[in-house]
Formats: sequence, C-alpha cells, structure tokens
Amino acid sequence: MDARPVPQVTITPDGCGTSREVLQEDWEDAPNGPLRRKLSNSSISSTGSSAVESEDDLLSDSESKSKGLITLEHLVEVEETRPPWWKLKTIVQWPFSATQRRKVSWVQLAGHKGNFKAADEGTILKKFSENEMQAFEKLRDDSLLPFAPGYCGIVEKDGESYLRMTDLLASFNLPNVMDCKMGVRTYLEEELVRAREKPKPREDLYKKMVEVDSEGPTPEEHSQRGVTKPRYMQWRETMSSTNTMGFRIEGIKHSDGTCRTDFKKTRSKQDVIQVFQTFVGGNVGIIKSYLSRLIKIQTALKMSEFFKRHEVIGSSLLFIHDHTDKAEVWIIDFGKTTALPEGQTLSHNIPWQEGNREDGYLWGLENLIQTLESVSNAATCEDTDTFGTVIKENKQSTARGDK
Ligand code: I3P
Repeated sequence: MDARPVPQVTITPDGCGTSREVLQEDWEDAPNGPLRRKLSNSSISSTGSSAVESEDDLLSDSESKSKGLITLEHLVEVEETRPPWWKLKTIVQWPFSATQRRKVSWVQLAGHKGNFKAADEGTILKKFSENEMQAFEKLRDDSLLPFAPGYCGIVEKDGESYLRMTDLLASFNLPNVMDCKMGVRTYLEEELVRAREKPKPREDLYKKMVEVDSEGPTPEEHSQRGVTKPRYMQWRETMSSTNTMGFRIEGIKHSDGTCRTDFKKTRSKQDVIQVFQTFVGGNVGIIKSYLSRLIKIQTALKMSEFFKRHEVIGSSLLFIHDHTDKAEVWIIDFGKTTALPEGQTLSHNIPWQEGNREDGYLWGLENLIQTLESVSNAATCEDTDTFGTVIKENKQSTARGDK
C-alpha cells in the first residue's frame, strides 16, 4: 500500500517544555497536601512529539511537564485510503490498532502537561482536581452549564483519578484553537500569602523571566537566580495584557498544525487585535459567531449564582473554529476556581486589592468583546488601514447588532 508523507507539525519552541519537575517541597508546603498541587493546572504551553506505542505512552510522558489542551496529528505514512491530513481530532479517537500506530506530534495550549488521558469517544480524561470537580458539580444547575465542557464524573485509571469531560474539539475538522486566560490576576491570594510567609525562589521561573526580559529580575533575584511564583506571575501579568485588558492570549494552534505560544509580550490593544485578526483570517462570519457566543457567555455569567460565589483564577476561554465557519467559545479550566466564604460575593468588575478576591473576569470579558468588535470593524471597514487605529465610530457596535 502506498504511504504518503504528511508535513510534520511545526511547533514554536518558545515556552515549550520549559516547565519544571514538581518538587517534593511543593507537596510538603502545600496546605492541603497533594491535592493542593493538583489545583494548579493552567498555564502556558509546551509541545513535544513521541513515537506512541500505546495509549498510555501518550501521557505517561517522559516528555513531561506542561500543559493541557491536546490535539494530535499524524506525521508520517498515512495510508492512501485516508485523506493526507487524516487527523486525530483529539486523543479521544485513540487507540490505533497495532498496524495503525504512528508517530504523532501533540501540542498543548494550556494546562499542565501530563494532565490528560485518552477516554471513550467524544470525551477526555483530565487529572483530578478537587476545585474543578466541585465546579463541574455546581455547574450542573447553573446558567453557565451550556458554556462549560460536559462533565461525566470521576474515572479511576492506573491508580489515578481523572475527571471525564466532553472533548470540545471532537466536532471540528482541523480546528483553529486559541486559549485566552481570563482575569486581571492569575494567582490565588493564598499563593501570595504563602510566598510572603515563606519565600521560595524558583530557578525555573527566573530562567523563564530572563528568557523574555534579561532586565526583568531585580539585582537580588539575579544574584540568587530565583524568583518566587507570585512575583513571576505578577511580572507575567504586567508583560502581557492581563493587567491592562483583563485577559491574555496564551496560545494558538492553527489548522495547518502550526502552533504559537510566544505571546508573553503581547500587551497592547493593537497587538492583541492583530493576533485575533490573524487567528480568524479576516473571516467576518467567524468573528461574528465568536462575538455572539461571547455576549451569551457574558449574559450567563451575570446571571450565574456559581460565578457570583467563586473567585475565578486561571480559567480560560477556548476559541475554536474550522473551515466550515463553525465557531465556538467555551469556558475551561476550573482548577483554581475557588468558592468564597458563605455569604460573600464578587462583582468580577472592580479592581483587585489584596483581600477582596476580585478577579476582574467581567472587565476582561468586556475588553475581549470590544477587541473582537474592533477586529470585526477592521475586517469590514475598507477605510481602516491599520487594525485598531482607524475604526469608524459608527461601526463600533455593528457586531453586536445595535441600531
Ligand atoms: C506558568 C503560568 C501558569 C502557572 C505556572 C507558571 O508560567 O503562569 O499559570 O501555573 O506555574 O510557570 P508561564 O505561562 O510563563 O509558563 P498555575 O496557573 O497552575 O499556577 P507552575 O510553574 O508552578 O506550574
């Protein structure tokens, strides 16, 4: 049988494989033991490739460390009877039969690598997190339910617990995927307190910081070659659009398999607009579908009892579209979503001050909607020569359908 080579997925090395091993001290320090560590599950991406011999090889991963959403694509020797880009939409279509095993490349845009495992068709398994499980349980009768992955319960596999959830990519054909981390803050207040009480400089975070900005660390941090986690997270927030816009772009995977995760310095409104513009390829239909879905999410968030009573940190909006113009946005990653004490609620719209637990989620969402509106206007306005700079006032609200 004739075998056809398929272009290898090209992966941007930035940020890839830069996460560190989990250290014993992380567990020891954790207020709630191992589960505390499991709460931490969202961040930027990494990529890798490996010859997969079994379902489990995929994620038992000596490639280790880093992050979440997984897509797989064939690299080589796809049989003639299948289209050249015959694709595993996600790990859920695993396993191959013995003769179908192929070298695959996978990419993760968000969440810690090694967190996912294959499951029955249409679902994926994500490493158990108490916070995430609680969130899914509480969302069962909340207005946000239609916008979060479907939750199918806890699954035990190889001595580990997983949450089974729907595979959001399963209904797409060669999707384009973008992960936007929401909110003005990406660390929990308790992480701040812990770092203050017992500062633990980390070399891996120092190195990641220097990689982006050699001037980033203070002289003291340079001499100890380490930065604490909240310090790193705060630096990430100021370098990106987290602080200024209440969301940031974490990673993008295009339908051709290329992946970008080098958005650590994507900060200005204009830069963010440009990234979105490239992502949607100027397709007004897709932009409008995204906008309409975001506005529905905004309405649901404002009605949501769950949202009112939770600090939502490190959660992302996942944008997915394909060449059929199908476009969806999903709320994902609840590993650092924590319930407030009884009786306390958040506005999600006012500035954070330590102690108030505000996360700026709604403010970020409003900015995200305005960003998409700018992209929409730019795509439809012939008079616009530079995205985000020359946008006609009277077109500002067209995407929302305002009169
Ligand atoms: C990571 C990112 C993640 C964070 C991770 C950071 O940095 O901020 O959100 O995980 O912490 O290293 P970057 O995006 O620059 O790679 P959590 O959100 O789960 O805390 P970690 O190294 O302790 O996993």
